[in-house]
Amino acid sequence: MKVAAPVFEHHREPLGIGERRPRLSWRTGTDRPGWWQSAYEIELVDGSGTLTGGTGRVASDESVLVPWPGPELESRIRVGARVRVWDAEGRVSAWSPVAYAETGLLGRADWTARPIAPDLGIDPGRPQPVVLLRRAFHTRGPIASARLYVTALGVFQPELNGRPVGEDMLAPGWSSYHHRLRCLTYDVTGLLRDGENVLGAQLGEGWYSGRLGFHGGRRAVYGERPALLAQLEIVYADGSRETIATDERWQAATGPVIRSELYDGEEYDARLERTWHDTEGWGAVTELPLPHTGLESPPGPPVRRTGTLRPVEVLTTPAGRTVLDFGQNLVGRLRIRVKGAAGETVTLRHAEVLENGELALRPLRVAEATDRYTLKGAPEGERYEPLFTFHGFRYAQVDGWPGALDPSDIEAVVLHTDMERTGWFECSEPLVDQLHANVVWGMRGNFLDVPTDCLQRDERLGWTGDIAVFSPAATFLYDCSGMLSSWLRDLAAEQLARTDGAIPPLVVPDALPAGFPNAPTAIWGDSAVLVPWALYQAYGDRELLRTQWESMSGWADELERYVEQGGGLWRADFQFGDWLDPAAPPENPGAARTDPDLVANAYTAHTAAVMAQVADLLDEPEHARRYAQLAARVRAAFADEFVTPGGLLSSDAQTAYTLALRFALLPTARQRERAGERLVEIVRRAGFRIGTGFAGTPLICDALTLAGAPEIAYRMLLETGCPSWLYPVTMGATTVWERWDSMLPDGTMNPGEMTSFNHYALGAVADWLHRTVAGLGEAGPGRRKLRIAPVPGGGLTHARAVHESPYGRCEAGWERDGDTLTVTAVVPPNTTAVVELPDGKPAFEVGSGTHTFTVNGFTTPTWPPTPIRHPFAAPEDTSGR
Ligand code: RAM
Repeated sequence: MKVAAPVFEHHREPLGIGERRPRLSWRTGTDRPGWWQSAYEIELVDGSGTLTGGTGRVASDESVLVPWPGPELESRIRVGARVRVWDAEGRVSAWSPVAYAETGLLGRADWTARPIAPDLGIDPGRPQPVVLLRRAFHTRGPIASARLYVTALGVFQPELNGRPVGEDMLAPGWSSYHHRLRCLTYDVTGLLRDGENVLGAQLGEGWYSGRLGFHGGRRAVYGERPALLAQLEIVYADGSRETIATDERWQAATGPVIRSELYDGEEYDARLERTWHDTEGWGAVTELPLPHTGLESPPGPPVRRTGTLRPVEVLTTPAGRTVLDFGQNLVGRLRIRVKGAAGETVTLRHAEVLENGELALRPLRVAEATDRYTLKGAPEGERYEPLFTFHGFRYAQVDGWPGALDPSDIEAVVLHTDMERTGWFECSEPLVDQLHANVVWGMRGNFLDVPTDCLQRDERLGWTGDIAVFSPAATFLYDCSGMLSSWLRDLAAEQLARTDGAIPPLVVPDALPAGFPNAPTAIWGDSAVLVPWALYQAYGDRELLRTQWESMSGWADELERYVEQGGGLWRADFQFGDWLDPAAPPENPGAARTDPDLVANAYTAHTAAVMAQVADLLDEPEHARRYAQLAARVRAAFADEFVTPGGLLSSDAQTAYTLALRFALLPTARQRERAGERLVEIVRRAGFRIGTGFAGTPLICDALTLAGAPEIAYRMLLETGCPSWLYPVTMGATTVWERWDSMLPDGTMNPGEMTSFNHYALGAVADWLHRTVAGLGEAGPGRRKLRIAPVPGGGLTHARAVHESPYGRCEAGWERDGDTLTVTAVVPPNTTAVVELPDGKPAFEVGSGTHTFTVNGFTTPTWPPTPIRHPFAAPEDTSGR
């Protein structure tokens, strides 16, 4: 038995945490099968390692998010914790290593610094230059430790003595600045030196005052003047303290960055560089009052550089341009090494795809996605990477490069929230593996501080509906507990600040352009319930449900009102519905085959049912009863309005049947059976092409599996014609697209106004790959209990999924050899799994350890299933694979 160092809350790097009572989680490694923790003991130590308290032996099998055993923490406190555990036989483990955490500034009164904004006469109506802010000071002796507490209205990069502080990018990220501003903590002990020091920061507009949103967007959504708030606290070896805080003693100047915008890119003139020690040419700053917004420590990780890619090919386009192909659609920017004469300008233009051999710029709409670097003429060459911008791209056009371009002088830097990867999948079909890789890349690019979309165009907004459907897959692939719980705080703050009801905004943080009302709509609104629910399933964090309760129940109560008004059903003029159904015309993505009212009410019944469970968990029996009633009422009205007694649905479409089956909206066995058959018929008639948008896509394979037709789900999964999941893969996609046909089969762009090549919503099918194809699902929150239930099929010979749960490594997979099926499962210590083998026998439970099960005489239905084709229809390739 070996216990790993405990984890504080959801922090991988617990410096500057905001929790006064951080919960602790630990994992035990052991070879003993069926291992169960019977007791634990936690010891706390102070910053110097001296024991300060402990729990003694606590008889409990809890090992995830265990309540804080010490006194409430104050600001700037460093604490350590270690754990030991007892097994079921009463044997005790060794102590785990000590894990340390340190709190940030927890109260407003801790801030003596005041935000400062430069007095440089900058026109706030136009893209602003990046401003340099500095303060020189002298240290007065040997230093024991130093911390920098810092945030900005805008985006910042702190520098101490000319060296960047930390590796965070675009800090403090994008939150609902009117409500919450996240403050970062850095250990800068090693960056200080004897004598004169210069603390500085680069400050850009970012989301705070730069252009945001589509249709031209808006500037200054939060304010016109970016400002920096920084507090350097030095503890000297003699115990004395000194604080260097932003105030009117700081100085400001512009530097080489003429503008740096999220959508349009950065313009950098290296001839304008200055050093922090320059004393000439600095102007004054204005001290501003501490903003009214909450000053918080971040619950999740920052955005960082998470990788680099080299060009795989240098292309010369028909127009004679030089274009680099990085072989992967990614989010980030370029880093270059260049040598040339002062004043020469290199232009880097980014795009996701090529059309007719040139950069396809139309999908970018009015995002310029262009960085410009003007050389200073350094004889040894110069290096450049923009700081406060990012682009969604696979290709980059390089203009004005001095001399011959050596591709090794340019690399792509990948940026996103620095989450820990926790989920993997592979199977015997390479195209499906590529689809899964595309889902992972799509998630990477679109998890850039907020769960967002369309990193290439003038949008990049936290659309709530997208994450509502993608969060089950997301929480499997990466540990997004911290990032998404942070985002949910923004959602709650903005939702609950509304005066017209507790309706979550369509995008969080709310930055919709003028003229786009935040009207209530299913799925997007349901994100208030479905995202915390997915997080609870994945991480077992019940406190999160409590924190979100007001937001969750606020939305559920809204739904109850709509249903009351509609006499049992929510009837609204506006719904996004089954957004981006492939049959919807390019210019009208909401014109889906499934009635938007049907979609809305199906999701309403589901959301209400989830809320009944949440209320139960939180010991709110009154609410639990009310939400269960709401679910029942909507179900009954749904059956009455949208379902025939025989089991057909008023919209005879894939999504309609999917939702009715998956959300248990069909009262009679006869209806359920017929609906399942009908879904199969529709799919066979469609030649196994997908016919679902955002609402149906995540669930159609589940619905087919539930209907006893997994081979039809497999056949859809393996279809390569347009539209299908694999069609983009066959077109060379390396991310999931926004539309099923963002690129048309002839290689041209979809003419619609929204044509992103990097979007996660349609990749939600990965959840089915994990849970059903590989068979790694959950039967209890936090995966305390796994559900190992693989459904082999589709001619695949093996599949496997791996996930790092809060308890440890989980695995499920199978291999097929003729009619012998071997299923393997890894169940982490202190958990169990219910196993449902595809042998028709009852499910059974197993404890932790590695398990192998053999099913002899295993058969699947005849493969491949046949399409239903009209004898007079033109022949079409529906062979799939
Ligand atoms: C587009 C995108 C986004 C979606 C909205 C409704 O901007 O497709 O993902 O949520 O529309």
